[in-house]
Amino acid sequence: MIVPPHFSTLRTRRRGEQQADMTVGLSRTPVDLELIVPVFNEERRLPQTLATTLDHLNRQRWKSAVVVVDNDSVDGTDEVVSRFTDAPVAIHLIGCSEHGKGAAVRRGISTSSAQYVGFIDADGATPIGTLGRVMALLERGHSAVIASRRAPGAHYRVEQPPARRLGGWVFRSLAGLTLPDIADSQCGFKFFNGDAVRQVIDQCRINGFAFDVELLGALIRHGHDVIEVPVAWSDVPGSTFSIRRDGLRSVTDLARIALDRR
Ligand SMILES: Nc1nc2c(ncn2[C@@H]2O[C@H](COP(=O)(O)OP(=O)(O)OP(=O)(O)O)[C@@H](O)[C@H]2O)c(=O)[nH]1
Ligand SMILES: [Mg+2]
Repeated sequence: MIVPPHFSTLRTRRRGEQQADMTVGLSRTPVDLELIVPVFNEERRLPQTLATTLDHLNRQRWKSAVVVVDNDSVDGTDEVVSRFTDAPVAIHLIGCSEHGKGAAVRRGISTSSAQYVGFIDADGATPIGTLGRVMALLERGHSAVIASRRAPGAHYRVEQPPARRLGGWVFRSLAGLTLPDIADSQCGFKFFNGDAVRQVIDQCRINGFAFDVELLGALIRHGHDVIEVPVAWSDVPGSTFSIRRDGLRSVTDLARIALDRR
């Protein structure tokens, strides 16, 4: 069998079905909810997050799938994913030719046909239990529901180091030019009505960590609402975010996003 570049062959099994070899590509069986997990060299943080997430999804009434989007990780990330292919919830591994968290999330969303789709980080900083509240709001008709460390009721279980907190303040100030009514645009736990987000995803271009601002801005411009739900958030060691490299790029991207709207 010829496997196209950037696609992986995994053994997957859905609820009540026999295990089968399956080439994972652009078309995936439609489900109620797809969770995109962008990953880059996450062999250490991904196992716990996948275990907790798949176990949680298996206990819900929605039919779900997890879609890991990897940018050519050079550690054992793909092997970690293959360990979970016998789970009762489907798991897919796809690649992405463009590098960056934003590019990976975009790839996951634009290839999804699920009724609801969203993304989480590999570090498990936001408890997966937050999904209950998020899905209830999506099912009530809201277009975008995002975890927020600044919504009333939110708190830090483990705070970020001071340098990251300062960087967060700078980021929020610049993001406010595009999203004046969003208190926290950067939590890696955002879920959408599938049709709403697919309407705007092709207009988004930012590949790095500031992509959330562009995506939320596009949704709001198209008349969709964004709801922030409070989160009990934990800083998790092993961040892939470099203040020097990604911080500078985020500032440039935020300026571009703000100017593009004019
Ligand atoms: N596919 C892909 N995923 C990435 C890339 N860079 C980061 N990620 C993933 O994006 C997610 C968020 O990255 P983190 O390292 O947790 O950074 P962060 O959440 O912005 O910052 P922290 O608060 O330090 O955790 C993780 O799942 C990363 O593996 C990339 O270039 N490609
Ligand atoms: Mg993180």
